[in-house]
Amino acid sequence: MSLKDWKKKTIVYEVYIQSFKDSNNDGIGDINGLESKLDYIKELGANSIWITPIFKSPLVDNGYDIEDYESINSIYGTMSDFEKLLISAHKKNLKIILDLVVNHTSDKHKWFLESKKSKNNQYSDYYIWRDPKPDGTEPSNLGSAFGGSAWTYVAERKQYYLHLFSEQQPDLNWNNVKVRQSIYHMMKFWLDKGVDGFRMDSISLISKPEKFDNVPLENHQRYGAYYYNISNGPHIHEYLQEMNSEVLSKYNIITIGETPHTTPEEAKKYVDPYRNELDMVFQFEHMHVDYGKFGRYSDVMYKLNDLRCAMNKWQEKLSWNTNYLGNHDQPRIVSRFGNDDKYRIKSAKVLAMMYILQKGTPFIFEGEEIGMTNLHITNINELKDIEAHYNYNFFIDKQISPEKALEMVNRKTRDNARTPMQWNFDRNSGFSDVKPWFDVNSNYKSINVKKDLQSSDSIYRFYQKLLQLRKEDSIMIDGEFRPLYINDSEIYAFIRELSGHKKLIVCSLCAYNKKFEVPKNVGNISKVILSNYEKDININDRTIYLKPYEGVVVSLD
Ligand code: TEU
Ligand code: CA
Repeated sequence: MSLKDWKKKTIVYEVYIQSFKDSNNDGIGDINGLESKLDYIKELGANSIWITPIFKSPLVDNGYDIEDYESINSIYGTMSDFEKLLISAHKKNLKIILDLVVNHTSDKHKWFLESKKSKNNQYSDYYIWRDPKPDGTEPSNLGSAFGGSAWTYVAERKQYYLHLFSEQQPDLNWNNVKVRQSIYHMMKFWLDKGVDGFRMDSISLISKPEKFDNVPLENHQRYGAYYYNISNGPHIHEYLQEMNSEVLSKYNIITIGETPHTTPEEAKKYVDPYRNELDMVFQFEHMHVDYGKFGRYSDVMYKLNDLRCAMNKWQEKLSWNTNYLGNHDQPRIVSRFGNDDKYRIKSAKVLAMMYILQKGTPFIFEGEEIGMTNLHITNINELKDIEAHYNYNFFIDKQISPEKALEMVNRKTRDNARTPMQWNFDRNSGFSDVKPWFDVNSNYKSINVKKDLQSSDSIYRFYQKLLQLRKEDSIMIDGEFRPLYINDSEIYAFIRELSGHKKLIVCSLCAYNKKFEVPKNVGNISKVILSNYEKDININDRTIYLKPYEGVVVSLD
């Protein structure tokens, strides 16, 4: 038994709903806006759309704090807009994947409003409540992902509740069978409408330990990392197997678990088909290659060796991966891993080649296909993300200068990914007629969809070719992944091989010329399949002369 064929052919485009397309000019992207752009996504070559949360929410964490799982947030539209979107998408053979956020709810969810009232009502046990220590302080030193303690005190109950994310995102108690049943019921509600799958937010965190001990402190923090002793908790696989037998197995859907802080060995348990849990997982190891003294927000440039080591490790250990370089929680990929200045176009293309042609399911984040870049902020108040503000204040407390603190936060803030989609040259980049909820990146006149569609060698056009290649050539789906050149600090190379046929992918990630020798035992170059330098390719026998950020795909025999 292995992953079904249609799942292997899945190519996902992630839509950050509030920043994609505003249809009614209130400055916020919405469901009808997305519907108007389905052809754009289809033309690119994706066949599935993952939409970030669209449910009723106070939007403390941009919708990852859900107040009502079964209603649509009115700023994004109505339930009938969503049903219309599903029909239109299905007509175009596009699948719709929803974000399932069930590690926590919003503190405005009716379950929590009841739960916090007393220790003996029907929702009392829906969340993780613990008594204070004898001196009244938090039950443990666990910290929240966005900063501060992971525990907040509620006077009515004389207890603390756990929140791995913001204070407004209390963690659900999965140990309570009523919680699990309520969630399964809600999942069926969406699946019965025809939804094609779920991306499961923070799913590796849902099973909590019985006892919360203090954890070691790292990265100069006052509290312990939020996932410490939490990720892959004691009952995680039991819960997922139960969810699979009660819900997932009854539908022909795709499931992708977001599993921060999970090793390949642990990840295998989630995706082993014989265990009946999930189809695939998002791992984060390659997202940590530029972490430093202060963790994520450190001022560190990644090394290609580290990136390759992390990605190759997962390629070797897991038979099917999710392949991505960016999403709504990460900086823009061309700014982080490429060169968003002189080589923006070339480097955006080579990065796409490098990750899309690895074995697994590609996930493209909106705007990546036109090479959208990070922001350049001059004031912390330009950012909206709670995580950015917490980290900025933390650095100021640590006596780091405001300029340096701003630079560190700017480099990694999640807001880099959250600026509105750059559609055209018009005001607000054609995203909306009015001032958007988040200002458009000021470079939209030189980076936008309209411009890319007008040119035959744009980044968008290159993504089309890559995705086409992935569809046409079964090597790109079923071919084994074989790493090459594993010590080079500028070139990422690998082979895909299927029944004796081989394709070699060579990607240069530097701004100068490099030579690549095809090792003798690997084969001879027989044909050039694709390059981001179009026809200007220099190959002599076994030597490929790579120009800055050049990437090539060749056949070997
Ligand atoms: O992210 C969970 C997660 O894995 C974190 O590591 C997250 O990437 C980190 O906080 C960013 O620095 C998911 C969502 O993708 C994120 O947008 C939500 O804020 C979070 O869960 C809580 O729902
Ligand atoms: Ca709108």
